Amino acid sequence: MEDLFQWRLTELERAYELLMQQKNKPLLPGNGIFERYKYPIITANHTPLHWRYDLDRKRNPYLMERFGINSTFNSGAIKWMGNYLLVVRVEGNDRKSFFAIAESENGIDGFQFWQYPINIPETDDPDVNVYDMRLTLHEDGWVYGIFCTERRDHGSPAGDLSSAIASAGIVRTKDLIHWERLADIKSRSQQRNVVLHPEYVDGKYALYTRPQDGFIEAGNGAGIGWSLVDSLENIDIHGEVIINHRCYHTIKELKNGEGPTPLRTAMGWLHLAHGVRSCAAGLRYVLYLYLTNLEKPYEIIAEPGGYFMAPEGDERIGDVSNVLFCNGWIADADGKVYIYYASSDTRMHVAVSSIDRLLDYCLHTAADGFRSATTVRQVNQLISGNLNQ
Ligand code: M1P
Repeated sequence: MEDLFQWRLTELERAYELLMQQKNKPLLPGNGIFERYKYPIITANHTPLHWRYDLDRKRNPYLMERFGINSTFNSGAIKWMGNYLLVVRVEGNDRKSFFAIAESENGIDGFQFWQYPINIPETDDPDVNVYDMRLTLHEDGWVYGIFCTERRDHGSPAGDLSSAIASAGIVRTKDLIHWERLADIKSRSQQRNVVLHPEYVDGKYALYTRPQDGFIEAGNGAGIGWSLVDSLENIDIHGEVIINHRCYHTIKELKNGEGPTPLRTAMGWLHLAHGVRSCAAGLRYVLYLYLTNLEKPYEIIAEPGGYFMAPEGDERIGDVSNVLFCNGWIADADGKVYIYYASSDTRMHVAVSSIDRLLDYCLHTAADGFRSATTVRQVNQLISGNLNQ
């Protein structure tokens, strides 16, 4: 080949343009609760070529990849100046995650990364890995991002190079460009999946937490917690109350965690969370919904039994297979809801629903009856209702 560099550049640009112009389409008829969309909205291949390749012919005559990107997943979401923005967890081939913003005009395709990833300031105790940011536009006027910061567990036995400590880091911004780092959240247990409630409750900031005994195992951590704090500077969580328990022989037997910032609706706060169970194939992560009281967001009004979304088809396979995870959704003023979920710790997808449909689902789907016989009663009621019409 006469000009390898030029040939590779043309091919890479062509493939990238094709991907960026791919139009998404809903998979119909779906289940009536939401519509999945056919194509993943953000993959590693959506990251700009200038992040991955040195495009200078002299420095990179073979035009080879200089910075590998492994995956793009678990994204926080916010509507910003009329566009749909995701703070994507981008993971390099080196297993380190960082955050980068991808923006779309319609929320279902055409997601373009901003020129540079987000620069998250470090604290005096540098993070080894940061991931899974939840964005909350709080009524105090700031946009907050709470994320997991992971560091090595120096108390682990010699030779153990895997044990880590997860805690919650917090940043705030007014423009999504400049991010101010606040002190990491102090807690008596490991913490991932910490989410800031968007409104004051009893004049305080309210946090959804997820206390865990270990990095992976919930141990005595009983579920999604709730804690009020006076200020978001120097947060010290204590006196957490568990508001959504994990439970034997359900989709959240092993652990659960709050997903995106809850949505205010006329009937209560809509919550999306993930539930995890253990099986012969490993851990299985699915998504579920619950609804809480508007004045008392810690009181559950309704929680349908079982999962709302579980991995399907290609979603089942990836770096950590059999996982759906969601930490971002956007509700438009007309009630349309964009659910941004990741599959198998690898790629981002969108499913679309509406506030009305999600409330209908919450309020008219039977709660978990905890026994096979109750499940049979529920399906029999449906069947006889249909047959006796
Ligand atoms: O690998 C699945 C998920 O595992 C963790 O979630 P949780 O803390 O609920 O177990 C996180 O590492 C998450 O990023 C990941 O998707």
